[in-house]
Amino acid sequence: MNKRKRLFSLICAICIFSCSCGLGKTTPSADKPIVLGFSQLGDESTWRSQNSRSIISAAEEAGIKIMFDDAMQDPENQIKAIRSFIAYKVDVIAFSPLVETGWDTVLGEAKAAGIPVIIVDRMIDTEDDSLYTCALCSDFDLEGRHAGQFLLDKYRYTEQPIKIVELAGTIDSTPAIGRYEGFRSVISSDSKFEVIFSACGDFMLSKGREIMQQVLELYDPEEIDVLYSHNDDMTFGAIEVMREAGIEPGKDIVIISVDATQRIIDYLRAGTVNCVIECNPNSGPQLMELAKKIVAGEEVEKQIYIKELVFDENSNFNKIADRGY
Ligand code: GYE
Repeated sequence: MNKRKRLFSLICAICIFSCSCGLGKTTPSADKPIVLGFSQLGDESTWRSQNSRSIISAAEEAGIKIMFDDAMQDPENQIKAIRSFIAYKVDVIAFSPLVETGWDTVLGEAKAAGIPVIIVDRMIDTEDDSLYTCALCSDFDLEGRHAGQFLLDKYRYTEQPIKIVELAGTIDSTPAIGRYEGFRSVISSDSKFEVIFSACGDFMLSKGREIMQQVLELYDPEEIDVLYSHNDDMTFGAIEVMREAGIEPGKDIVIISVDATQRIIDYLRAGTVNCVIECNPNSGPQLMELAKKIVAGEEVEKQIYIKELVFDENSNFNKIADRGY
């Protein structure tokens, strides 16, 4: 979305909001539904598009008015959106922070205005826990550990070194940090595992392509045993490059990917990738439940993790439900 389109969508959201709700803060009721301001970090991946769809449709089903803003991968846009939600006195603010740091000031403003904040998907790094009411996230460190455990099991009887290339997510984002650290915390138990290359591909297919091209300029394919990619879109880009170079993905290079979109599950069934760590984007219904409880003054847990699975080449493929995205 370009700037004009973005401005337009924000203005539309504000118009819908002001027409339906009025600008004075009132207690939500059957005639005055809850108003939720949601700042999405962008639309960089298949996962993210599904996450936005889940949140928008769950709001509609729950009868919650949503002011939805797409920050196009810029934390400054998220801060602006949160400030506009405060100015319009929404009942609750939710946002998926692009990176972990830099939120204290704007969240302090929301707190001063008495507006509760729910953090969704990624976490923030703050010393002041009172700046948000609760966080609904994935356990990214666990996802990284699952990836590491797959390698430990797969190469249990191998003695030679296992050389790993890593496509990492956005720097300073919770999923990139957790997937990086969790993975290393497991593979470090066996010195035959070595990450020979790691670079940030921002969770984007185009950057997955670019980085894989660089990797193949630096290394012979025989020198790479494993590709560990922090999300499916980067994996798709890397697979394209491997195929163009005559490398058979999943055979010549073992691939681990995170997210579990339908296309990657199809690749798993076909033997093109070897392990898929699920990251669940369908948090919309749970978010709406939380918003309702918080507005009603009910207590909620501070940190809620979304339940996630692991699928690998040894899984019973018949039991993997259609992903729907
Ligand atoms: O894995 C990736 C997306 O924050 C969990 O962000 C999310 C990650 C997801 O771009 O595809």
